[in-house]
Amino acid sequence: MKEEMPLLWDHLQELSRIGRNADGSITRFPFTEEDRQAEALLWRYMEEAGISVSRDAAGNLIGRWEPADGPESGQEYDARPLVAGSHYDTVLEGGAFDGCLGLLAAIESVRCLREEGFRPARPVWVVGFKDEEGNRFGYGMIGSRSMCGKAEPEGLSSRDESGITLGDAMRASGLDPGRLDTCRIEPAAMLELHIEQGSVLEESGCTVGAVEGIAGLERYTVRIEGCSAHAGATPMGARRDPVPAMSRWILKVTELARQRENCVATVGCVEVRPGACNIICQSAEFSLDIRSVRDADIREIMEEMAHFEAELEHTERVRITRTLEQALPAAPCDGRLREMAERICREQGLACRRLMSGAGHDSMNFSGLCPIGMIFVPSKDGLSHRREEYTSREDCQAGAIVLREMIRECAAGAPEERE
Ligand code: HGY
Ligand code: MN
Ligand code: MN
Repeated sequence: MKEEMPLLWDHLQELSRIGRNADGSITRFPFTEEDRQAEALLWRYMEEAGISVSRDAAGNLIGRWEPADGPESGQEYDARPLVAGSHYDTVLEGGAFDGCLGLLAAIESVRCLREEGFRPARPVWVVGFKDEEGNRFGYGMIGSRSMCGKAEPEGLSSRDESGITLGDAMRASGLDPGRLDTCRIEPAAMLELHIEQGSVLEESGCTVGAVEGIAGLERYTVRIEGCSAHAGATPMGARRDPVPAMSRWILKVTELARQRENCVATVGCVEVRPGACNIICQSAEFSLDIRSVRDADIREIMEEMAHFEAELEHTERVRITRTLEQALPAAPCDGRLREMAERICREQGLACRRLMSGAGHDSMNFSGLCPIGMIFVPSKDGLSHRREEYTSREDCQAGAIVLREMIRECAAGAPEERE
């Protein structure tokens, strides 16, 4: 089958070579040399697609496609941009499709529409969002948060492993984190193509997912302080060991999440100190990433964990502190944009189904500002955030075509103005 967007796959392969590790995974953290190389490549792709490119104060790459007859045409002109894009940073040892597919597909969609001679009735902005994952500093989505006026100053003081703060890294990259307020936009709609990162589409034999909503999330650092002592000479009853306390904490939150549908809890980072086999630990510090399509689930579980922590402090004679690092409410996707995606899939002969997104995405920050339209394509074996992350060339092409047609329709007039 002749591909309608032949450059998409090649660009995906070329971008994936930046930050590639020996084991085939990709680590491309924000405000690093890899990030700078990726930015330069994307900048070139956007310019070659006929889009004028700039960088905002948060480091987002913005490619603007302005209508030929803009405000000076005297016509009724809605300057609110249609935004389409995704992120281009990766998690630690991640894959080649997460974020990048959506951004490259948006660039190729504009190239196609321009080459066809399509004339948008409103500005179309292709955006490469900065640091969606938050894997380097721990505070994610600084780019899309800033664009939506939702960045929190404390996020700038989050630090990476070498102690560099997000704010310092931005300054070192020629940005001014004091000007994040200048990133704020008034969008007409936000469209994002993304890999599913789960196995719902693959298991249901569908090529496209019309996303109904994006789960909300909260991220915490939990620290349990005990008292280090000799592993052999200290009787069990005399110990203040943070590791059994941590284990009980993790089992409890896991059990509470299991009891609720579309609710997940993950402990992805664990650090114990001092960390020798014959020393009872002094402290245990670990992360919690908890998500649900119902914000109330997260609230109720964390309230129950607060009570459990008081109990643990008493029985295990330890001190527990829990710090909220990040919170994002669940974001519904726009029904009319979802129906538009479903109709386009029917017109294109693509099997499509509705689903929720357990993963977080830049689009969720646009909730409350404008309609959000999100479409997924299948992830092979449901794998993501690892080198095996893969989506077939055909499915990438199919998702990009649906995105292109959504951009065409939305650029012809904002979704909320469409009857
Ligand atoms: O963590 C997430 O859901 C996304 O990949 N940042
Ligand atoms: Mn991701
Ligand atoms: Mn992503």
